Amino acid sequence: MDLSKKLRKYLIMGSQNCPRDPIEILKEAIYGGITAFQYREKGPGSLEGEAKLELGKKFRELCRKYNVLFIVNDDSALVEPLDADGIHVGQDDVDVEELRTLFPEKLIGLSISNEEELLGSSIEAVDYLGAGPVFDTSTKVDAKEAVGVGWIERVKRLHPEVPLVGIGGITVENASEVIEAGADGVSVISAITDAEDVPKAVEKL
Ligand code: 3NM
Repeated sequence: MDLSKKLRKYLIMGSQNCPRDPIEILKEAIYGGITAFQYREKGPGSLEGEAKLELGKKFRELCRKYNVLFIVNDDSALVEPLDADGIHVGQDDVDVEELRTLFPEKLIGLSISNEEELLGSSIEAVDYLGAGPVFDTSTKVDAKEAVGVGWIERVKRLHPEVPLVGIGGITVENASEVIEAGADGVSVISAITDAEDVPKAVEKL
């Protein structure tokens, strides 16, 4: 598998992001051509416990059926039950070296938002990086300050061999700037979940 190609159009989503049936939105996004999906059930209004697991199972089966990469956000307890392809974590979540020991065969993604995080993280333990927020976003309440596409260039220059996706405020209109700056893919929530025509939004991305 060429991971950088599989990360090209990367939908992140939990039920809290969905103005309508999450399963329908994922089906439409798959139909439109997403290559990767991250199950991120987090923040106000998100599901917990059994309900979180059950929704995850439905998402997982869809992704398996249509050969879309399936990554879980942060929650390492979901990795095995959902047979996820990998896990994505932020700087305040489980340490990536610990994750690598726990899941030697899984993909590990790490978010990097600033120079300190870039130089202080164990990049050798991860399979891909998420850089952002590239643009302002209102989807994540505690998102850090927007860093612009220059941040994509910086991370790629330091780690040209590590697949990289941009995150935060990416839309159909500005996605090309992120790719031109050197990202292998774009990861988005609202550009897809809030789209009137989901397949078309994915195609345009
Ligand atoms: N992580 P939208 S920004 C989940 O900067 C997430 O690490 C971010 O949502 C980070 O595509 C973000 O709607 C929200 O802007 C992205």
